[in-house]
Amino acid sequence: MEELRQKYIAAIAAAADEGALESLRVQAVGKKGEVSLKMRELGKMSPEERQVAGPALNALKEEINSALAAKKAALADVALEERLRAEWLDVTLPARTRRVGSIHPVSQVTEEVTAIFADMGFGVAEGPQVEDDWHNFDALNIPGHHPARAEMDTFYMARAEGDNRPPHVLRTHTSPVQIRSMMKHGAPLRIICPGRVYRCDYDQTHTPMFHQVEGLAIGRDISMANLKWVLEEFFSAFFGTHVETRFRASHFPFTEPSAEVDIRCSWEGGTVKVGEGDDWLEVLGSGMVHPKVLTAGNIDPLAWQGFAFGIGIDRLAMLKYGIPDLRAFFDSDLRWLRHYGFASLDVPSIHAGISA
Ligand code: 2NL
Repeated sequence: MEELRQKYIAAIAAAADEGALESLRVQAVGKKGEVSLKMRELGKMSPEERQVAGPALNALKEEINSALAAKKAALADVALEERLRAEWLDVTLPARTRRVGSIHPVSQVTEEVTAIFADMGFGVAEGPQVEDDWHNFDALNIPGHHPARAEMDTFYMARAEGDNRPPHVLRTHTSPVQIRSMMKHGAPLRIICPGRVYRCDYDQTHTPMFHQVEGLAIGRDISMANLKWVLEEFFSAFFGTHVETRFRASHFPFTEPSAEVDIRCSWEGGTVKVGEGDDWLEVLGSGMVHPKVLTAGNIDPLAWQGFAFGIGIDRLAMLKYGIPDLRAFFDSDLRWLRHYGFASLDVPSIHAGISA
């Protein structure tokens, strides 16, 4: 018995892992283990012998079991120590950098323009990009035979076969949004309509999709004088410096009279500077809303009048942020986007144009 005891106590102490411990347990105190077999022999012993051997075997079994349990706990401690050492982590290390997206210059400028006009009491209106020809053309005094319909390089949507109604179009300007606003809200009205517009045209200075913001102010006695003030106020806030405007007589079907508006600028070393110099840069079209357009918008032209204007947002962005190539705007080139993009926290305000 003492031999058994020494053998197993030594083997348990030397066991390398839980698997080794388990086979030692089976070998010693399992059903057919050496200690268990010895216990079966108790039956063949005399009562006197049994009285000595019984308790001794029980004590041996208990000793082996507690040696097994103690070794198991010790092995678990060692394993835990090993994991704590191997899985060590420095939580003070800086985090991996993550690529952060940026705000597209067109989005940034749209927000800037919106903030400036909002400060002058203009609301923002939006509408569908797929329009019917009435809202895009007829309501704006551009009848079917009018050359402007052809000039505008319109994208036409397909009708189902056999459907001979005029096709829908991709809006060629945001004016149809203003028609919808007039019909919905009536006069007086003071809104801007920023958004995507489409023309079938692609070269150095034209993309088939571009961005426009149109403005509309209708009241009892709104005049071209109000238009000039609003535009100078806008350009001065947008460029962060006093900007003069120059009105030149022009023609649009939807305004009468009409004016193209230039802003004062200088050309030096191939770059424009807005607000100073002896040159002029054409930036927008405008005029007094044509009576027929007011009528189409359900507004009485004998009681109400107002001005309207249209500006290209993409070109405003190029001018303000010195972006040379229009077509790169819509290439989705990540390097370009990172270079010209804005941080999401660079929130436009009416003062955004005033830089240090
Ligand atoms: C341009 C010309 C212009 C308008 C847009 C307008 C809208 C309504 C009624 C009257 Cl609902 N006019 N919009 C007026 C004049 C010019 O844009 O060359 N923009 C870059």
